[in-house]
Amino acid sequence: MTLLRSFDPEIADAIAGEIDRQADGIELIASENFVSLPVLEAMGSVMTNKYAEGYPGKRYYGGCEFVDDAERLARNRAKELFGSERANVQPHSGTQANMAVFFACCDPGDTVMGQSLTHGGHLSHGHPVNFSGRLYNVVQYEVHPETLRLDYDIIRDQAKQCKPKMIMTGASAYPRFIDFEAFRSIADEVGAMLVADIAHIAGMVAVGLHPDSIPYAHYTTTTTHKTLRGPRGGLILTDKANYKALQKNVFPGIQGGPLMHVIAAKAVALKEALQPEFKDYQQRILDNAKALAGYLIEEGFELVTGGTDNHLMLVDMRSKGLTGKDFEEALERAGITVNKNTIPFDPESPFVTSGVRVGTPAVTTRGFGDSEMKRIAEWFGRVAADHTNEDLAKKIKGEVKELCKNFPLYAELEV
Ligand code: DSN
Repeated sequence: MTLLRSFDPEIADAIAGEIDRQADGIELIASENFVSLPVLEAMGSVMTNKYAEGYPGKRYYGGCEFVDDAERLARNRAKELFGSERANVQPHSGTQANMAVFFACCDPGDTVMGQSLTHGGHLSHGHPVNFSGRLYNVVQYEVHPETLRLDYDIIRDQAKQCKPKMIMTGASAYPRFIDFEAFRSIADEVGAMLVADIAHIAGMVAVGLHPDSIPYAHYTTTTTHKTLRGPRGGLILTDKANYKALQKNVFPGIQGGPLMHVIAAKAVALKEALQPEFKDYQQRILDNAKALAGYLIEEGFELVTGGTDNHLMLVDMRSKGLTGKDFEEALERAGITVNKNTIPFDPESPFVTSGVRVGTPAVTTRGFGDSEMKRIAEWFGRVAADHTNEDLAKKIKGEVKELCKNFPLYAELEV
């Protein structure tokens, strides 16, 4: 029996339940992944005990020798992986990373541009309920009404009109490449700072399978837990010229003590990402996404923009007469996890939505390939055809569990 189980069986049960849920089901949430055991070990280490406000070599607490080593390793590996001059590994999350960069680039009340959440952007890119929309004068750009892709001419015209101090690029539900070079030319034309939030695509950017943001953006922000396959957290990359403003806006600007156990785990994940196999892994994510998109189309699903260039796709559930909410819930009963998601120009509310977002990073980590993508698409088709049928959902859940047995996950963990 583990120490946790003997002291706190209720929490041990919750964790054991979550291990089984992850192992027995199919995870298609595009922003989720499964970390390695070394990453888990670093996260569960005694570095959680240490206060280390400040930066390596310049802390407000004694006893920072070893956490300094961990943070330096994380920073150096981030710089090497992305080819950036400077890195800050302290943001607790992607939104914290974005907040630090907003503070570094703008003053409250300044005009900024960001991609609308309902068109694939992110809350922290200027949504009215988020700090970004509350503190700044936000002009949101959208995708083109016909192509449903970013249209750089329209965005340029918008920027010329509103003259933003900062342009935020990047997305959480956009299935196509983002042209950071085009965004930089727009930013230069209007004298704006350019920020690229590559949270979703960081793994692909790191290995050259998605156009790079580092040469073009003044700041690149990311999370570390999506395609990068690290612990939950944030990371910011920049150059020498913009580093000083960044440092003081992360600490003491928006955060106190860094989470040193998470920073140690980021270092481990970044080391994993520097191995040659990581590029193969990213390629397999992309291959799986293309394959799944093709099989879904064969099953009669319609995809926003007709396909994908990256790790995710947006399925327009109107093609099956369902809402995103209906389909998310029906798939969950069948052991498959996705999230309902608005599609561009969605007539439904964000709680209902017309779409679901589907991503392949987590299933690729498990070892799924083309034949598993085909089976997933078939299951999608069967569930969509009879989405309230509880017996069907139960049957598929059994088939899903059977498939998952061939791809064991966290079998080593005992709680
Ligand atoms: N919530 C994340 C996602 O699912 O894309 C973004 O922060």
